[in-house]
Amino acid sequence: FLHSATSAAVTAALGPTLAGCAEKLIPKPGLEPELNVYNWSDYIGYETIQGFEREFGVRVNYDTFESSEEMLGKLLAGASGYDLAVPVGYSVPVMRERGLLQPLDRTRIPNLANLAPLFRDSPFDPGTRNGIVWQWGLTGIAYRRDLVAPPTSWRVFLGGEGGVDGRMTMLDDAREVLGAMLRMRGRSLNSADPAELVVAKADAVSAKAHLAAFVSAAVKGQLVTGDVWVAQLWNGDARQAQAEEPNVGFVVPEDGSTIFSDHMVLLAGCPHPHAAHAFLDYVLRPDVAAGISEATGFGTPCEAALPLLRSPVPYPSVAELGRLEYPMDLGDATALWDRTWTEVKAA
Ligand code: N2P
Repeated sequence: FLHSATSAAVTAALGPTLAGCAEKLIPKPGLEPELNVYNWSDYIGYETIQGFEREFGVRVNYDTFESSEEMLGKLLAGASGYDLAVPVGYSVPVMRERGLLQPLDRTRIPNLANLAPLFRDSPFDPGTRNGIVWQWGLTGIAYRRDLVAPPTSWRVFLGGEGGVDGRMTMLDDAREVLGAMLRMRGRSLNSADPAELVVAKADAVSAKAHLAAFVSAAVKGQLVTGDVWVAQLWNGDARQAQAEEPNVGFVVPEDGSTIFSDHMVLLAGCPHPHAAHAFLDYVLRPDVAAGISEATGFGTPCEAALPLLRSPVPYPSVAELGRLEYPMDLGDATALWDRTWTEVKAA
């Protein structure tokens, strides 16, 4: 299931003779020859992997996923062979409790000192025990400035002001869709109240009638081509679309929304722990961290990278933070949420 991250483009550029050398990486002393990384799609710098392979002599097998559920499902099925994975914050304690994580050897990651204080002691991983914050971001509404007025509320997806039937999408993500519907009604996006979830489900089903689809990664291209005009989306993905089409705008609705941190964690019993530590230290270098955020459009946890970024994602103001919530583990309510989402998808 793993494939090499050595891109075809690089191989082609180097030509057949030099490309052969790519097969003969010599790992730095103490490092395993390979590293298996499992990350969200479109969530890394253009040169991050190649730079690591070249400098450390470690071949990186890089796999991607589109949703937390997909990632967790694969890891819970066992024997994934991955060394590093990137769960959303609330999944870190869940994975720890299920025995999926192992503690970092922090002495092997001196660049932890480059983390912003805010991300050194995340509530999801106090003291950076199991991993590092990879990126942080917000969920909001991306829209085509040249085609529609800026949406102000999640109600746009229920045909509210600015809504355009068939030109709108929401994320293919239970937490985001039901969370937005809960916020729209003034509720917490972490609600475990069955009555509130009944309303959120009815709202999501109403929204579905106005949507082209529930879609995550692929919507960027649809915003660029103009097939989609209004999309629930993560801020970094919106920035990626904006880099191709300057008419893509992004707003955080008045009703409030999600703020999240995704964490790169070390998996229990992973086959290449030394290379994994070297990689975590490498991505916390200011220039490497800047390269990641420049490509993803998301916020960097590496404070030392901020001065290197052309337009760093500003940390939300106190007023904005008041409207934002971190998704938390739903505990016993997880089953109710899963069932509710299945019903929305089937409706
Ligand atoms: C990657 C978006 C991941 C952010 N394209 C969601 N946690």
